[in-house]
Amino acid sequence: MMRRIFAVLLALTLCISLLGGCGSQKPENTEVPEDKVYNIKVGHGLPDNSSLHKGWLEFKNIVESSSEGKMVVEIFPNQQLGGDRELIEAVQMGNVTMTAPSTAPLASFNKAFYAFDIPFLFASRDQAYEVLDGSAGQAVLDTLETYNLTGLGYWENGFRNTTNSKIAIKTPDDMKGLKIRTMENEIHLAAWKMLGANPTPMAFGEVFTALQQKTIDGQENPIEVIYTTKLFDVQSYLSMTQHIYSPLVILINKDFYAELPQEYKAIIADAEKEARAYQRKLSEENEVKYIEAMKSDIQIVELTPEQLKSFSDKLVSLYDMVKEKAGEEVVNKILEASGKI
Ligand code: TK8
Repeated sequence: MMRRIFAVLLALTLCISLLGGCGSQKPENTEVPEDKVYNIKVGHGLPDNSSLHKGWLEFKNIVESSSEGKMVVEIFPNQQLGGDRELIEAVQMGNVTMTAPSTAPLASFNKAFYAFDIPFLFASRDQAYEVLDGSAGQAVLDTLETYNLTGLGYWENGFRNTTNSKIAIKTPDDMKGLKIRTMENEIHLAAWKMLGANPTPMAFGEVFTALQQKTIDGQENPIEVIYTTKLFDVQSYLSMTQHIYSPLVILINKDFYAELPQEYKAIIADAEKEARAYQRKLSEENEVKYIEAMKSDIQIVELTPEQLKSFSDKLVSLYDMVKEKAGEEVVNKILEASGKI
């Protein structure tokens, strides 16, 4: 009889401990320690005159004022703490608290982000914001949790355009053999091969010197990146291909965020949303301003709808490749949300 009672008690204990252990969220931390200051270290890859940096300054002001100095934000711009890949790893490890990489390098850590490498996915900023800020964009952010990362939202890198030092690119035929730097992302590499170029994946921090030394002929980036990092100074042509909308993902170390007092988590989440709207607006304004500012230094090549279509026609088979890499469900959600299916 005693053996049976013991067995029942053991089973009960096991069951409670298993239920309590598996999948249970850490209890929310509602304590706000009076004497503790939380330091938030932010690293990013663009100069301090970029809307990305200004967005982080806005985030810093909101967080520090809302927490009455109990959270302090220190920002390291311009690749001081490394490029996108190094910064993603640093946030995963907790050596850096937050960063904002382009989705393309993040895809090699978490393949769901390949979904944003579909060329000509978004027809406008408004459509991009609607999809990214909606359930489809959130579903991709949610996949970060298993990588010790929390994705808070998407800011703007912008629509990517193509620069080079050799030819006024108007159609893929003009790309033949051009040595084009791509982000470190297999879909981007495949896309530029399909267009007839000779693509080279390279960390962003090496691009200016490679263009200056002519080890590569060209690269592709949003207007603000081309201007603020002075890439236009070492290029002759800027073709407005607008071939991909590039989001930036606001990443925070998962453990750091999860262990914050609930009140401070809410401050960070609200500050990210406010800074997101500010950064996106500034990014759009800067695009207009910087095109005007570059006009006398680089030949800006506008493409007709037919010329743009010659690019998208060449890249149709990329959809299947993206589905294979990112997963059909995630990609179909994004395609549906952007009206592509
Ligand atoms: C800057 C990068 C850059 C990206 C690239 O950290 O690598 O071409 O577009 O803006 O995120």
